[in-house]
Amino acid sequence: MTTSTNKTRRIVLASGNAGKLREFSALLAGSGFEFVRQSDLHVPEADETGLTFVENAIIKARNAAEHTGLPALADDSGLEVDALAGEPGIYSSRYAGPGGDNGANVIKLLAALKDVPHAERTARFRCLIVYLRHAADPTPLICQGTWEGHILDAPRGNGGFGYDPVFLVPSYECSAAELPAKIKNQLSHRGQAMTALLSAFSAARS
Ligand code: ITT
Repeated sequence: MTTSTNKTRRIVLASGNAGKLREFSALLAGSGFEFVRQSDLHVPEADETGLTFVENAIIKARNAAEHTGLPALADDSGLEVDALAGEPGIYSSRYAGPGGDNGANVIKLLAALKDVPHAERTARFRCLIVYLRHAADPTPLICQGTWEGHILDAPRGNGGFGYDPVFLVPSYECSAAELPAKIKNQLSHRGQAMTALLSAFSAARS
């Protein structure tokens, strides 16, 4: 994964989240994209100062494109819980503090929903993916996906990352952390956004 051909497009993945990077690696396999992680190119993490998923995704993609000169792909994503008026939303990774501690985030979420009955524990993951051809690209490609579910009373499963252990996937009656990675990628907010992005590329090339 270090050289480009006429048929491949070398891009930088503007994420420092190991869980996302694992999923992107699978989602981009065979797509014609050859990717490099931003940490491998010593790109510093961007400050996520936006108030929307799309702003933050653009900030991250632009930061990576500026530092590398490569086209960049970024994901801003999060969990919206209806009983919490959409929280933690864009602050999902920082819900329990700036360190991005998945375990602490889950504990805080379960405490906030302690007395909320199952029927009112509806939630969804959202994912915004932004692709910038270069740092000053005035027409970024922007695709999104959502994944509906419920918040469980306690964590289940060891797969995935983030809030997956407490996200009930109704069609499978298990948590997202209990799903095989391949199935999660077929169903998830990130899988949907990535499928849309790859279709947009195919359309642009044909
Ligand atoms: P990068 O900005 O470096 O990509 P990040 O973790 O800070 O990493 P975000 O700001 O987009 O990324 O926050 C996304 C958070 O939302 C993530 O840390 C999880 O807590 C949660 N999240 C997003 N997608 C998820 C998924 O598929 N499964 C579980 N939790 C997810």
